[in-house]
Amino acid sequence: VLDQIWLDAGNFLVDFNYANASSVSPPVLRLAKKDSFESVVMDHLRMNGAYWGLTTLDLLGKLDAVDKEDVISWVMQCQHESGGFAGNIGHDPHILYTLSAVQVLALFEKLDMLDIDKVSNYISGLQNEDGSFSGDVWGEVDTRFSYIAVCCLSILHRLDKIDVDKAVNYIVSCKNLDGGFGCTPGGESHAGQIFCCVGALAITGALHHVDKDLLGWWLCERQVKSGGLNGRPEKLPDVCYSWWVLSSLIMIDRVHWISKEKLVKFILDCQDLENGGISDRPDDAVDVFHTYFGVAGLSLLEYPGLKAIDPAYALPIDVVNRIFFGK
Ligand code: GRG
Ligand code: ZN
Repeated sequence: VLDQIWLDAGNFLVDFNYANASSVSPPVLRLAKKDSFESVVMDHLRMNGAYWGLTTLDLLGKLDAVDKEDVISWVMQCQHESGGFAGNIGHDPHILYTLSAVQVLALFEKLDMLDIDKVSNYISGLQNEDGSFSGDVWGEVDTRFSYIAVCCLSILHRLDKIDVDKAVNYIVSCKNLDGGFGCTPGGESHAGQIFCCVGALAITGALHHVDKDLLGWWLCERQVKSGGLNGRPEKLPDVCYSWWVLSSLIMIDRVHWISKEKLVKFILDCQDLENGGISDRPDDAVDVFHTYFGVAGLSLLEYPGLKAIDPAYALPIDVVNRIFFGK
């Protein structure tokens, strides 16, 4: 069933024209073959793939295309005795997969399947003395893990289990003179890390640590001639930055500094018009990661026919409202 989800999400077309969007039908979901090269090589990342694919389906209003019980049963089998989740059954737990598992359960309104204290103890146990977070028992530290810890504990209503002030201070120590953030103190600014740091600061109510004009300028300079966004200066544009850059711009209220129309066109130009799915840039092979971030980017751009997505939690807004307001 997971191969099916994987491919269902990779193989659809957002096959309507932006200019005439109101007069055409919603995106079409295309089903496809199992056992693709992609589904085999990504085996260890299956939990992330499930989150990307299922969130894409939900944004398209097609979450009922999968068997909810099968997915939930598989997710629960990926939980380790430590409380963390692995990328697939029998693999080692990591904070990266733990957030994806929690997000998938949230999509299906099944957070009550979790032993919340067990999962949140796993995450709080990864906080280090300086406020940073390790990804797992092996100890790699990265602001990606700070975001994941904060996002996941917030979804579980357990932010009180960590030292939030220290977590914020660590993120601030990764801020650079260009206004951006890196993976550790002194690390080069990169749009992916900026999403993580800005997202964690947004969730903890600490966005006052961001110089919004300076960072907004750096982020809007990521838009290149084709309309696509790159992740840092001199790099090629890539559809996934439609998420990392755009969500950050929205969180700091500077999204009007880029051309939305040109970015929509770039994302649509990355579709495989025959078989569905979205690639990193025009004419490359599609994959579920870029399909998700393309659709999520279109959602942030208020593209018609898609559910709205929350830029900090990376979940549909109706799911976030259900978590925090019970509706
Ligand atoms: C819930 C959306 C969500 C995320 C969870 C894992 C994570 C938190 C965030 C990852 C942030 C990140 C570092 C994204 C960047 C991914 C990426 C495209 C890396 C490629 O970097 P390079 O240097 O590519 O290979 P460029 O584009 O710079 O050439
Ligand atoms: Zn990419």
